[in-house]
Amino acid sequence: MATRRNKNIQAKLVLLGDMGTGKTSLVLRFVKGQFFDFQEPTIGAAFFTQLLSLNEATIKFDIWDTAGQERYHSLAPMYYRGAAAAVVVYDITSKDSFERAKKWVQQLQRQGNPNLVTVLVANKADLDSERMVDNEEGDQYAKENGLLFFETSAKTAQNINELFHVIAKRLASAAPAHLGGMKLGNRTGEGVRRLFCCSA
Ligand SMILES: Nc1nc2c(ncn2[C@@H]2O[C@H](COP(=O)(O)OP(=O)(O)OP(=O)(O)O)[C@@H](O)[C@H]2O)c(=O)[nH]1
Ligand SMILES: [Mg+2]
Repeated sequence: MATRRNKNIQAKLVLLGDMGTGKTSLVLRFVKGQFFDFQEPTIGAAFFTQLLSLNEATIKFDIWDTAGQERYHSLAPMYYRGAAAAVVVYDITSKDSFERAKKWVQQLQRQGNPNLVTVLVANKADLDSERMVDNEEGDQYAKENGLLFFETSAKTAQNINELFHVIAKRLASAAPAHLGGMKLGNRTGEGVRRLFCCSA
């Protein structure tokens, strides 16, 4: 009897968003189960990997956690180029960070990968008493722009596993068309060049 082998999918994921919105904290919560009240600002970008197993596939996330500070913005295309998924983060206590997130979404839409799984993340949901952006506002913007939407808290771990699980599901369901080791994505720039690297 033939045994069904699991799909192995390698996917580049990029996090974008204003400084201090919690990008690094979200990744550290997902990858290491840790949270720090005083998280250092990221310089340039940081790289993490994490495996996530589904029934139908194992996803290896190559995660680029970019720096939110303005002076690093020109580097961003290098990190989202060839990405399979993008997580755009804002902080529910900062209207400015929501506006900045919209700009990132527009930039991603302009770069023209229609298959990019894009998620809008409203982080710091634990700070509800300081909330400046309603859940509905984020949800509506996401719907209008074809994005997935999650409210999260890296601090309490609210919705963090769910976020990456849903991304993994989307990537797994998109992958069969690319089985056979077909390489997608652009052959430019830095290290990770494969959208999916599958062995059936
Ligand atoms: N209350 C609360 N604080 C958070 C949460 N996520 C992050 N923080 C705090 O917000 C601050 C900034 O978090 P970072 O993860 O460094 O933010 P970042 O988006 O990576 O920032 P840059 O690297 O500068 O772009 C830190 O002091 C974190 O402890 C959250 O969900 N809730
Ligand atoms: Mg950071």
